[in-house]
Formats: sequence, structure tokens, C-alpha cells
Amino acid sequence: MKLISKLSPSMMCADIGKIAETVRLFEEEGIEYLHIDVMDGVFVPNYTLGTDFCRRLRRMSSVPLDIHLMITEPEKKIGWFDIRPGEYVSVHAEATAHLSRALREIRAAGGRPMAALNPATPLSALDYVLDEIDAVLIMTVNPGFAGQKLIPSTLGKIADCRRFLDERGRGDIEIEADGNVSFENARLMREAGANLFVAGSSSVFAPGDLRENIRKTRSGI
Ligand code: S6P
Ligand code: MG
Repeated sequence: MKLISKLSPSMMCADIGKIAETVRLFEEEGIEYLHIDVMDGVFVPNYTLGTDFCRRLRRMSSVPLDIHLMITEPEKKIGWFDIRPGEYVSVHAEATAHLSRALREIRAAGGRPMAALNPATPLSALDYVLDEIDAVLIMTVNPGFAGQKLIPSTLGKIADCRRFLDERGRGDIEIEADGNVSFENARLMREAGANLFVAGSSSVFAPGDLRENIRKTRSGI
């Protein structure tokens, strides 16, 4: 099954003074998702966006959110996000003793559950949650910061993940690549089997023209 490539620009990389016009431009360009990095200073050593940012963005735009929860015990906090139908919400396998419960809560709230894996976490973490997810997020850098360099072994991990899912009859489960999805890396990630691309400071928000950057990123995938 060939899954359609989609872009999910990382809003922590957007110019905060131009959020409204950026989102309008994304709508004109047919951007599929808006990636929201939520960090709690515990699971990762940083703080970023949160519940109010999501709420305001939803008022500005109809592009569905792709909420990436880099927080401990996400199962206790999913209700805070007022999830809308069609939105992706990802939870890290490393951040909870209750991955299944967290994924089920996202589904019950109307969202599309996604399991996220850090670079060193094996794919076997997905073994018993395949019925509960619509997508897997493969971190291609260690989570916490934009502007990092790709960890090369994660390209092979994307390919392994595609095979892992296909062999289990789940060719429909999407794979999101997150971290240093540059113009060049986007193509390699697509070849490896990813179809959702978190585009940050190394592609869509790279210096230069936003529309031209979107066009260049799309041509890679
Ligand atoms: C990192 C976060 C990512 C970044 C994205 C930024 O913890 O989950 O979503 O925002 O990687 O893109 P770039 O091109 O700067 O790596
Ligand atoms: Mg992210």
C-alpha cells in the first residue's frame, strides 16, 4: 500500500510574530497538519507549546493539529487538549507505563492515536498496540530541541518499521519522521517508508521564502 505523503510543519519553529499569516499561507498551500510540540521539562529538557496554543490555533485555522506529547504520564493529561476529530495525538512509549491506555484515551476522545519512539527504543514497543494506533512517530533526533542533526541509524529504523508493519498486515499504519527533515533527508525518509513529515528549521522554516521552501520539501517527498 502506497501511503500519500503529507507535511506537518513544526509550529515551534514558526516566527511567533507572524503565526496568523503563516497559518493562512499554509492553508493556501494545502498543508495537511500543524505539528505542535508539547514538552514538560521532565520527559525532555525543555518547555514549548501547550493547551492554549492549540486552542488559539484551532480558532485561526481548519488545518488539523498533529499534537506531539513529549510529557510524562500522558494518559493523565489527554483530556486537557480538547482533541478534535481527525487530529493526530502522539504519546511516547518511554513516557508511560500505560501506553495502551493513553492510546485508547486518544481514540475515545475522537483523535487519531500515534505511538512515538525515541531513537534508541526498539520497534518491539509496538508489538501489542498495533490495534490501537493509526500511525507511528519515529524520532530521527533525540526529542527536546529543533535544529539538531539527523541520527543516521534512524533511516534504517524507518525502513525496519515499514517492514514490521507490513509483515503484520498493517500497511495502512502511517509513519511520521520527526527531526531534521531537511530537503535532502525528506527524500531519504520517504524512500525508507515514511509518509508524514515534520518540517521544521531545516526545511519549511529554513531561511528564505516559505512558499518556495514548501515546494522544495514537497518535491523531495
Ligand atoms: C523535537 C521536536 C520536533 C522539532 C522538529 C524541528 O523534539 O519533536 O518536532 O520541532 O524536529 O525541525 P528541525 O528541522 O529543526 O529538526
Ligand atoms: Mg515533534
